[in-house]
Amino acid sequence: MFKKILIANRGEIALRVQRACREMGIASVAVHSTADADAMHVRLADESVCIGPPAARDSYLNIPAILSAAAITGADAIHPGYGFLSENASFAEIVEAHGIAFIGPTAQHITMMGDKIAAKDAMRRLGVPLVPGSDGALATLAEAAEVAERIGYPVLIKAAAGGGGRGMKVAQTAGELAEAWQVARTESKAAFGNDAVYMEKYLDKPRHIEMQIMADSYGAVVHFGERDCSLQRRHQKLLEEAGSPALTAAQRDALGETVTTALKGLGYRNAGTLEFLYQDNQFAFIEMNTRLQVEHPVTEMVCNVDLVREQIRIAAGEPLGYDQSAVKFSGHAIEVRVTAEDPDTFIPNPGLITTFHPPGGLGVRVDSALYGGYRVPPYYDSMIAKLIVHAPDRAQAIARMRRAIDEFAVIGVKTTLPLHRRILDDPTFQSGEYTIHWLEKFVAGEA
Ligand code: MV4
Repeated sequence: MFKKILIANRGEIALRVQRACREMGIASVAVHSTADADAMHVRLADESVCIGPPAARDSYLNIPAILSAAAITGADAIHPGYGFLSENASFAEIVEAHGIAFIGPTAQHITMMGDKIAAKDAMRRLGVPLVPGSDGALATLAEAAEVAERIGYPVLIKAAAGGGGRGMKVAQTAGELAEAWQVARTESKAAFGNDAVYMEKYLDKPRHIEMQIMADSYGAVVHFGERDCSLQRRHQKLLEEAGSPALTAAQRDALGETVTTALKGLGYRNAGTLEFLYQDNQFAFIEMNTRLQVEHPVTEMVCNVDLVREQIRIAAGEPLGYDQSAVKFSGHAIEVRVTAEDPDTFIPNPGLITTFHPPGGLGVRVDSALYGGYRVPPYYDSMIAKLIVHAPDRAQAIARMRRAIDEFAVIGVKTTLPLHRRILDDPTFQSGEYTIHWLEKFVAGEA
């Protein structure tokens, strides 16, 4: 087992990884920018190293500085958290080339899944259902028009290097195709330096459902069920649930069987998430994430598993040590992402936290690096806490989340807690019958 892990991240996820390290008897090294010298992840680590100025590209994305910090502290592994360098294949490769374990998949698998066309090719080969669309990249507008005629409008043009919805354009009719083609390619080139695009049939009312898997280095793969992440605004998730209110246990088992079989065929290792669109009782794979995700706690709560501990064990060469039948699902979990933003305009509102009083009680978990007297810096993501509840069923989880939000006191900055309270109160949310479009309408006052 590792003796010391460097955590190449900040905020709540750095704390989350530290907690697993401490329970496993592993020392942790925090890295931080000059803006984060007073941050909780630095205060609670066994050691810390300043790696640069506030801008992320000079600190949390500064590969030479992070490698130097690992070298001088003698860390034998690096956990990247999410965001920052977590899906940077060359970082994973450089770390391993220095004899340090990267707690995540191989650089080859990160590269493969970073290219959405390569990811879909692999999943097609492995028998995972996809949205009807082009077989690979589209070379010309004429080819795009042919594929669109074959699959039928509306169609979506997507960036091969995409994600987060950038470089994605809908063409409702043949008349809109040329414009969508141009805009998607131009945006892709500008955002990712790559204008490769592909096409899919546009699904007009899907849910976003993702499956959590974990694979060891010896070919064992298990899944930990699904998360419903349909509640997004501008491709930012606001609230996640495990399980999905739309799925039965039998549907989960069937999808789980499909994804574990596929990932065995791929030789994948460590944590991964397969994203699906779900509409008209059909699943269609769209992308795979090769990192621990923000919303992993809802899975941990319903499966009673520490996913970070599993990541660390696997990276250290331990076998998973159990099979799918050992994974039990119990109750329902909901997470809300609390950000330091105006709950009406979503304008970031960094500043001094005068009071921080998190909720507690049965089935309540708060993952946060906040403390009273902390100043939320303006340089990074505005998420300040994840509030997670677990209860025997969805109705009780909703009741628990409403009371936990009411207990939660964050004074000094505006937060999205009041918006979350309104979502939890809404009959459509409570019915569980929502698609990826519902939240945008709700925040616009149209739902
Ligand atoms: C789609 C889609 C409809 N049809 N693909 C958006 C980001 C990217 N990860 C995938 N996305 C979508 N792909 C087809 N064929 C609709 C979306 C989409 C979306 C997906 C998940 C959650 C929220 C979303 C919001 C808008 C569009």
